[in-house]
Amino acid sequence: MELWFTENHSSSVRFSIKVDKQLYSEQSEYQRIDVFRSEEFGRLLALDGYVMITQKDEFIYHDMIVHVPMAVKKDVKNVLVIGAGDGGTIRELCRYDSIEHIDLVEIDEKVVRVCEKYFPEMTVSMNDKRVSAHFTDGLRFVRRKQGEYDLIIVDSTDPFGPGEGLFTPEFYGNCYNALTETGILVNQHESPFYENDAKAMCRAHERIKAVFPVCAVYQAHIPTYASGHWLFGFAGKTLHPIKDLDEEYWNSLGIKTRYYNTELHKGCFALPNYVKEMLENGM
Ligand code: AG3
Repeated sequence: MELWFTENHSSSVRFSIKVDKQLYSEQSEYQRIDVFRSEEFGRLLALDGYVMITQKDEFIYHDMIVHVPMAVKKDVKNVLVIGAGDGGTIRELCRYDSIEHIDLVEIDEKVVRVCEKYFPEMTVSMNDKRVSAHFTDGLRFVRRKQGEYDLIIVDSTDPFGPGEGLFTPEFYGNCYNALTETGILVNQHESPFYENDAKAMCRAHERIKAVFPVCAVYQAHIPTYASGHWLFGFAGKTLHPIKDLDEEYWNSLGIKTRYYNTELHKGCFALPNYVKEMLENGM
């Protein structure tokens, strides 16, 4: 008998990964959590049926969501991470000695517990003494914060279900207030290819643009996300993602990465014309 994990990438496109075992399945208070084992991608975590991470390609997403802003702003001390219960973003952040404190705000504690068990290589830094975990709604958490964070990373699910509030104008406004004078917000920004993802991408960009003076979108190739073409948003109060990149500084840190490098940093902000057009004019 063959077992396949299938995700709908659009109403008429499906993406399937052959799996040999379902290791875990549960309906938590917030979402359905599944873990599968596959030959090609290793273990895979799905939330509400959507791939969040696989062992084979998670490094791409986590390199890009963390090292891009960290190479632009050298003095990051205080970080807020929203979502990210799998631990990948925290793992990458903890490689920087300059970081003094990380608030991790994850709505679903179950995701952390499941990842500790099935993805121990991802949760290695969850117990770093600089990390404080808060199991609550990120939207609510950030409302009370003023000028506190040098960097906010929104490592969320898609804009429906538990992640919905993390794509609202109110949330982006609160993030702006929670950041220091030269603070940066980075978020997972959906995909430009299939219509529903592209609509979410446009909506997020429009809302972030209404709040932040510096706004840019950058891309990465992530094989297990819809179309394989995934985007991130960079929003700053003053810092520019390329002009303020300090290559020499970042390279001197000696952080070994499998995807990110400072050449790619400059290139990943160069978007295809159809994506630029959608971001500029909406759809
Ligand atoms: N965050 C989810 C990115 C969006 C995935 N969407 C999808 N497959 N439709 C990933 C969490 C990794 N820390």
